[in-house]
Amino acid sequence: MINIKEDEHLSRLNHSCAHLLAQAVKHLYPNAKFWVGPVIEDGFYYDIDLGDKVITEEDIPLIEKEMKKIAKDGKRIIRKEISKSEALEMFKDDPYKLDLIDRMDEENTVISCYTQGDFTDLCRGPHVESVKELKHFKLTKFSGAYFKGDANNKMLQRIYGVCFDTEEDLNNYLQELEDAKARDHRKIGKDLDIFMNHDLVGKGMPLWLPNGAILRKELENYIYKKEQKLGYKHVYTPCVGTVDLYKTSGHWDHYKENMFPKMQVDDEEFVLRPMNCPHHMLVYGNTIHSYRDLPIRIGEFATDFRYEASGAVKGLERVRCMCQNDAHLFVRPDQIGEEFKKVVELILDMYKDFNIKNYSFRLSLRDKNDKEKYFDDDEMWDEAENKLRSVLNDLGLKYYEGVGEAAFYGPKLDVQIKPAVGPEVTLSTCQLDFLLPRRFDLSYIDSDGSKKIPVVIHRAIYGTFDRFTAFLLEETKGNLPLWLSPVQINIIPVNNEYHLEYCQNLMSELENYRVELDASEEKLSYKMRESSVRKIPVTVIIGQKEVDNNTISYRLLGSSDTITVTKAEFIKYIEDRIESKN
Ligand code: TSB
Ligand code: ZN
Repeated sequence: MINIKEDEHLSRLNHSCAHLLAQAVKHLYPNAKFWVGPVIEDGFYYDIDLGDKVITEEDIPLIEKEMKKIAKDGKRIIRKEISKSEALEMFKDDPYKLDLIDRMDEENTVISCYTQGDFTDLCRGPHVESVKELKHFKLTKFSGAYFKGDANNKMLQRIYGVCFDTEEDLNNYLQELEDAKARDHRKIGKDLDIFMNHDLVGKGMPLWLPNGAILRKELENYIYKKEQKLGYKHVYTPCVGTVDLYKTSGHWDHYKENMFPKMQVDDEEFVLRPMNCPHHMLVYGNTIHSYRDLPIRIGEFATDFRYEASGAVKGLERVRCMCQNDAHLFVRPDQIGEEFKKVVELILDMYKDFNIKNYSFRLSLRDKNDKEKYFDDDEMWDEAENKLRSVLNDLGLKYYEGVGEAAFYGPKLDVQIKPAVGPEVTLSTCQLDFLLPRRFDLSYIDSDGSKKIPVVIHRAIYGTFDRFTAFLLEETKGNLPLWLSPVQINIIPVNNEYHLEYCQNLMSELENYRVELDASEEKLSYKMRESSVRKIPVTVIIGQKEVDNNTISYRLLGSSDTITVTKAEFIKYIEDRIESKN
């Protein structure tokens, strides 16, 4: 979907449309006062103080109508530059604009304002030439929004909209928006009973429901088996650590704003952990290692807590309590390339099994000027970044570079994906770290008997189970493959009186699968529809013919063909599909 903010022309058009919205609102509600009206990724909005008035569904068409009227009138949009004192005079009755003007630092800064007909707004611009150009727009939604985003301030009315050059572009965009909404994992997650939230638990703290738990367990089993084969050793460690642990690792200095505040228990200070690396460093340090033992791969399905801004938390995609499929690989410097390659292969292998195709690789580098976020050691950073770049080039991976995207301890290879709604996020990650093993004073005994410091590769194949599930629900639109479906087979008797017993027996014969039996008194057509709404991949329908012949008739999700087979054939079919992950 196009990012309107990043398109110069559309950005100007939408910004002008925000003014048009404000002008129309002013006509309809003369006491309206305006805060800010920026362009955003999907159009524009304006934050408006309407006194006690709360915008409702009915108001929107009236505002649109007024906007059309003004646009048709076709007034030119005129820019005028004024001094700060002129601006203060001009907007003296408008506390919101005065707030903005006050923030303009210099007394003699040039301030611009734009006038269209009877409406003038303080604005940097640029704008289109005339309101005539604003023909194809739509107000898309509205909500309350606190002044300056602070819950202690007054609640303003925020109205969103979007504007294009042609009706066709507008309609296409609105259609895409609809499709994205239908694909949004928050909707699908609710429809399929995957997860819920509750205020009493807190923002960004989803609760996984039984269906979600089944899916997550399958994800765990899948990656656990792969990791066992690759020589990973799994551990369990606590999801808190002392403040001293994070002072040692450097998180306290470089990652504190992403962490929950500390808590005092007796004479210890704890924090909820945001990452698992420090614990795994201690596990490595628990024994003496020879160069022959390396690589040592310590894995964990580990729960972490991060402070994410309340406006940023989103379904399962961005949460405050998450579970990583994490591992830290302790390697000798000569093993970096080989071990990194194995991780990339594991990521690609997993993507193949999940049929994941829409992603890109990002080489995430430090921002050399940001001494606060990044551990300050240019020599170490240059070595790590150059090494990682050469590993990626050797692998022949296509990637782009993201400056300022590295972890505080080292550069990363991130896999970037685009959710249905909102900006791209990182799914899998593989990171190179020369720092933490030093901070924890880790070592191995080299072939010549000397003590050496290992290098650490941090990696999460799914990223987190949370974000991966969000992605999976959106990619599949909720049509999960058979092996992941919480309910795999739904059995429906045509008539409970005559066919239920056969169905009950069948259910026990299919005990290796996740099967439900719909013995409700609803009509057959209703039950079939339910099965499809719940996106159950295989629906078995048992009538007199099936009972007489000891067979099974089934339908696949999205198809209206009925297939009749023997029980053995059916089981073979199910087995094959689970096995092939199809
Ligand atoms: C890979 N120490 C490393 C680890 O060893 C680490 O924590 N890396 S991370 O910060 O990049 O996080 C790992 C993955 O967690 C990310 O790639 C991303 O997929 C996922 N993730 C990060 N923040 C969130 C969040 N708020 N909600 C859900 N998933 C998240
Ligand atoms: Zn880590």
